[in-house]
Amino acid sequence: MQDYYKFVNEPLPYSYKAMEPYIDIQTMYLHHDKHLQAYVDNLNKTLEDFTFLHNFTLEQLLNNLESIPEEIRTSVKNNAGGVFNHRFYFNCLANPSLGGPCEKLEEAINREFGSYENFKQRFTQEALSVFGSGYAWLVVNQKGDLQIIQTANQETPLAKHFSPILVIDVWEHAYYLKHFNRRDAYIKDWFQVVNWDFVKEQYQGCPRRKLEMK
Ligand code: MN3
Repeated sequence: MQDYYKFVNEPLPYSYKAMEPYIDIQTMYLHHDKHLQAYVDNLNKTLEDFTFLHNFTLEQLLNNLESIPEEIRTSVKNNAGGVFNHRFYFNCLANPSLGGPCEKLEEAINREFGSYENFKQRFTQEALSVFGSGYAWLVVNQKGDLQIIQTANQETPLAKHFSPILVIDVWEHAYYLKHFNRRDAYIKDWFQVVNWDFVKEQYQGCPRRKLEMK
């Protein structure tokens, strides 16, 4: 996958209807082909004349916002953030939901939240209480512990030095066609299609874990 300019909107790793009946085909299509596509296009347009940024990966752009020229900094933050957050969101989905949070991740969830059920409750509460548009994330913080955080609009956890491992998009475009204003019903359905294999990989791959394993 090309991870620098010119950014490409890779096809979903599954069909648009793959998350039925939990997330509907039309939402998946619009979310990927219209919403994410717009972030990709706007990011490319923003970077077009700034050739010295053309070999920056998405994460490098987001991790070095302070060194991005001021006139495009906000646009890079919003659009690179939009691409990063959406790619992460789509990667977190699988139907049927793969496995569960197993082995090391399950231990960490139990250590941090008491049990998987408690984690689910806490995560649901956090996702429900995102005000306006944004995301709820399970991240690894700089101490190496799991933490649930929110980000607003297209801010990313990277900017705050968290390593993301799971995300739910709670912008209304992620659920309004099927769940209307019932974000709680969407969150419940979303839990049915979490790709725990992907989440586990992120957990094992995040820098802090690598340090610990040495
Ligand atoms: Mn979205």
